[in-house]
Amino acid sequence: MTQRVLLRPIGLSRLLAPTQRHCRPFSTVLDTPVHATAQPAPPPPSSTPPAAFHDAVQATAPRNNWTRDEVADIYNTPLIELTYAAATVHRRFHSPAAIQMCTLMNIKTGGCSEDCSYCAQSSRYDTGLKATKMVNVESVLEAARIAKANGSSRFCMGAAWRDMRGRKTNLRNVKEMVKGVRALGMEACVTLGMIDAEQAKELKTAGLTAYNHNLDTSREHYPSVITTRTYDERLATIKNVRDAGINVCTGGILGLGEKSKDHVGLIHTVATLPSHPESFPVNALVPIKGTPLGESQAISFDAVLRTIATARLVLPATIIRLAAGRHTMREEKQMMCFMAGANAVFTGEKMLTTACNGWEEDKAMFDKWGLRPMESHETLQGQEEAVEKAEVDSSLPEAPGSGTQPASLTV
Ligand code: SAM
Ligand code: DTB
Ligand code: SF4
Repeated sequence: MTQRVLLRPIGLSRLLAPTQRHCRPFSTVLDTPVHATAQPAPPPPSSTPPAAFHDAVQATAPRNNWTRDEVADIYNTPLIELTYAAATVHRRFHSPAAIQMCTLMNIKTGGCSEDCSYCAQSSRYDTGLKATKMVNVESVLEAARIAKANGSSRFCMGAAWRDMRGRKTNLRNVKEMVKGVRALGMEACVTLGMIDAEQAKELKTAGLTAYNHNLDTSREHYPSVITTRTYDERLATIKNVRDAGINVCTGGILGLGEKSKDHVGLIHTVATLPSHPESFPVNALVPIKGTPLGESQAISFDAVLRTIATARLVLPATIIRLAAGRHTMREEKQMMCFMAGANAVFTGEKMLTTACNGWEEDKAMFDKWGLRPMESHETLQGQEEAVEKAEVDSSLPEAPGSGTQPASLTV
């Protein structure tokens, strides 16, 4: 088999005018704030891509022994190279046109005891949100039918709870919702706060496809955002979900006042779990008035793109979900995210309490750009399928324009 080398940094210096040659093709550790205003100073020169970047680009299977420095090296690669590499790996493991469409429903709004400083549903902040009781099973199934009719293959139900302790009746109802959604031929996901091993098994028995429980940010930044439950408690729930045989959906929020090293920390944590999550949501903070983060400055788009591309490179078989905050992005920005490896969205009337891109808007975007809704069997076969695709693709001779690995990058 031919040896493929993605990057030829020497070539770049040939393309530059002599006055520009002090620019180096590879950067950087940008440990500056990730908001729009701060522009980092140019990094010190270097001439070869980091080994980790090279390894990630060659991958035909996920690995979970990344060091944090390796993830940082990848994250800090110049965006033009990083996104191209991510797109290349994306095509090896996934069909680049297929985007999973998931619709959210808030099944229990507000009144939550936790102090998550971004959340509209915490009872500690005056956000103007009215707390409600849990909705009934039939209203959930009606919403799921509408979502399915509009092309969503996955239905995700969220509840404003810290955990499921002492919620036997609630759990019984959630299980009925899960069974009903599965009976419609859709994937069912829930996000109910922390769950123990027994509750995870019950949800598995009901047919639950995936459980969403976000780590939100790096271990170091986490205590500045939430104090009422720990990072390790989050990891324990993720382990309970995994051990029960349910797909894991865990990711984060960008724009919580963190630095780029916290994006690296979050990605490193999920990339070194015993097995990678099947789904990694990337939320951009939707600032909620009345919360401690309600006046936060928007995360810069390049940080969103860098996070998605890095996640694609170190979690090659995972579905990367462009989640909250997408409705603030113009179509072109969304497309850059899809090109860099994002392959799922939330779509429909609403997120949990905030706005969502609607089905019609998404259909128009999909038609314009040649995207298509991912089918359930593509997600349910999940990571194994993606790895098989990568193995087959990397053993095939390259056809010009096949898109798996750009011909100009093969030596
Ligand atoms: N109460 C459960 C929990 O926290 O585990 C489930 C619901 S919670 C709202 C689901 C996730 O939504 C959070 O972990 C967070 O990542 C995301 N989220 C909540 N509010 C957000 C906001 N204002 N902007 C962006 N993401 C947000
Ligand atoms: C995830 O990572 N993002 C979704 C889903 N998982 C449950 C929730 C986003 C919520 C955005 C804020 C709101 O609507 O309240
Ligand atoms: Fe409660 Fe979840 Fe909101 Fe935190 S994110 S306050 S646990 S609903």
